[in-house]
Amino acid sequence: MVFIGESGSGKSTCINYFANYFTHSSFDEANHYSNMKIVIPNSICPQINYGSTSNQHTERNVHDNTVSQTQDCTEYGFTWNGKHVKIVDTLGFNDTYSTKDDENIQKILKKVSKFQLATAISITINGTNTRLSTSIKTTLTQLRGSLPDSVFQNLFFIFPNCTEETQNFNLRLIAEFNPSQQRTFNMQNSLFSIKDKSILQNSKLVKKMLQTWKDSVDTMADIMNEISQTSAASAQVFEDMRIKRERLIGHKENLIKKQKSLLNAIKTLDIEKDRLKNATNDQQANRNFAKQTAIPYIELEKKNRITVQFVHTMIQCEFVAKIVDCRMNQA
Ligand SMILES: Nc1nc2c(ncn2[C@@H]2O[C@H](COP(=O)(O)OP(=O)(O)OP(=O)(O)O)[C@@H](O)[C@H]2O)c(=O)[nH]1
Ligand SMILES: [Mg+2]
Repeated sequence: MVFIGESGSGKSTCINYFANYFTHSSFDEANHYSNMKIVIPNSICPQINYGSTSNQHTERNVHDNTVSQTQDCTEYGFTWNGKHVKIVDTLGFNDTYSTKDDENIQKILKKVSKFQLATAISITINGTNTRLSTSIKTTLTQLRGSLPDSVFQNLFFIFPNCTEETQNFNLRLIAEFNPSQQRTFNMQNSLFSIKDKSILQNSKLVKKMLQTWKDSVDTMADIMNEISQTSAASAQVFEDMRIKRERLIGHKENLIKKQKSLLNAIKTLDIEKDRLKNATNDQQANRNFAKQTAIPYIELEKKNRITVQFVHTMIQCEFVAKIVDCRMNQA
């Protein structure tokens, strides 16, 4: 069983519920959580008390429910009706830390492909979602694009946070997955959502909590019953999908690089266009501009001087330099 879905949709909580279902452990009126098995910590039960050390959870900070919790795919092993059951918890789509969805999907596909068979791909969607928000839309699109078509027969839809009559999520929003009614389930897995254990003093509340637990146990029995009638799909298709996606991601990164350099070229071109426009405007505005500059120059002036020398009279020409203003080209 592989749990896939948006971050915070309730995958890890659901797996903790299944851990108790498989081990016949239970929330109870007198001991509350004391007999429950915890494979993935949460704020109310932060210590794990079941599972091998090799299958350690990868929760980020169970006391901060504003961030994505599960950081890597982890498998948990159980026995049910004499069969081995492996449950895989996965990283949530729409991680709050970054847009690492592509990377996360690759990790999920790689993890699932390590198994020979995959029987139930359980898509968890918070059942209180009313509209197709951008994040759930992105998640569904990512899911649609990352699941091999051949495992569509193995899809199960689990809607935590609600019961059948309080579900807001409209099934039409997942019509492209072709969900069958026998494979859609509602669960109110609220046991680990309480803020502190002091409310357990209220016996009326504890009775309510016990009832929701019993309802979830019934639902888990229905889920397992349906899964036991489902033929397993070959997990190899997940590896094929991973390789194809890896190639696509490579192409995508190349395209992004090219697009970035194209955008830079467009930006430079825009800057040059602006400069050209400004230059044209300046030229237009200054077309009648005439600059007057005073430049000193030397003018040679011809002067006649008459000199009497004995009997001879001769005209002697003498040049006298005189400084006056005139234009450069004349100088
Ligand atoms: N009331 C209520 N709270 C729930 C239910 N399922 C999960 N929660 C709470 O929702 C929060 C997120 O649940 P998780 O199980 O950590 O969600 P996740 O899908 O594993 O999240 P990531 O690991 O971040 O991908 C926790 O505080 C849970 O206690 C539910 O059915 N009802
Ligand atoms: Mg989780």
